Amino acid sequence: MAETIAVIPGDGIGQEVIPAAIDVLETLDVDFEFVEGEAGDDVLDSRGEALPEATYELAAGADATLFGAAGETAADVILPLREAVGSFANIRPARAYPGVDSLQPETDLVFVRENTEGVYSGIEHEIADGVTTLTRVITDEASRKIAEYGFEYAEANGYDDVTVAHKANVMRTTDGQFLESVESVAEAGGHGYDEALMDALAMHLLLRPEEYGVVICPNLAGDVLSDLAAGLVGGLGLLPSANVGEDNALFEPVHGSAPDIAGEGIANPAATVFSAAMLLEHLGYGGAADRVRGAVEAVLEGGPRTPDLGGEASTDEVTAAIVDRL
Ligand code: GGG
Repeated sequence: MAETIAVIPGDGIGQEVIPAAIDVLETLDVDFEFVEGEAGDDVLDSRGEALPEATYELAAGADATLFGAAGETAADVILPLREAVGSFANIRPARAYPGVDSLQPETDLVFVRENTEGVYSGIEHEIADGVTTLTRVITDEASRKIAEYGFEYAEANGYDDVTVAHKANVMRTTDGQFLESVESVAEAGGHGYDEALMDALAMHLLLRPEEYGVVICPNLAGDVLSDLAAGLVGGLGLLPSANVGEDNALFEPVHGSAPDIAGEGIANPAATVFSAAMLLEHLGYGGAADRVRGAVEAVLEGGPRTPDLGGEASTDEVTAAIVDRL
């Protein structure tokens, strides 16, 4: 029976890169039924809600979801969609590719980002005129879960170095909890790791990324550090991600809706196609995932490239080149 893939392009260049990934998936020998759901800024304007219940249910009930990008309504779209698939971990690989001008060609990092809490808990208030607050939630349960996932991911994927990012010298209670939970998981499982203050880590990643492998992060730190790593390897057009849950998952490029280039047909489809490869892997199609990654890497090395990578090709031309190599 066909597997159902929820497809939610979202805003801006999401509308351009998701069709590219679907083109790629449709050339493979896999039995997927793609069901499109709407979400985002335009849906808020037309329907009064950025994420209709039907789209939430579509993601919750699908075998996997491919999501594009969110714009102004990110908090109302991405966070509930991650919840819909029960995601607790956001996996963001940042790798340098041959042929792509990288600041740091030795970069091979994977950010394992806690995906349910931290400052993304959505508990914000205006308590008086001009005075706002945000509650940062860090629990032992979620911190242990991300630590377990991070250590297992590192072992399964051959990464020797695991670093835990935190700011426990300032956020003593919340990041103190994060660190304590990670430590107890590491001790119980006999896992080695280093810890690093996230601000200093940002600098070290920039100067010596080759000394790092898997980076386990609280939610916001993972978002920020992975974007920094994108800058090391050629930009956000190259970074895919997987939002992993116990028995469901959502895949999306790390980049957002890019309103500056939306509608021009020049968005780099690589991040979304790499995300589709992660989806294939997740559903057990490891061979197809390898083929897709190989095709994208071949195009990055010697094929047409979009302007973010110094080329003049369109999204469609790069997609066609990827499909040709499959
Ligand atoms: N495709 C991911 C996307 O739309 N990113 C924009 C954004 O605001 N992301 C925040 C996050 O990933 O937590």
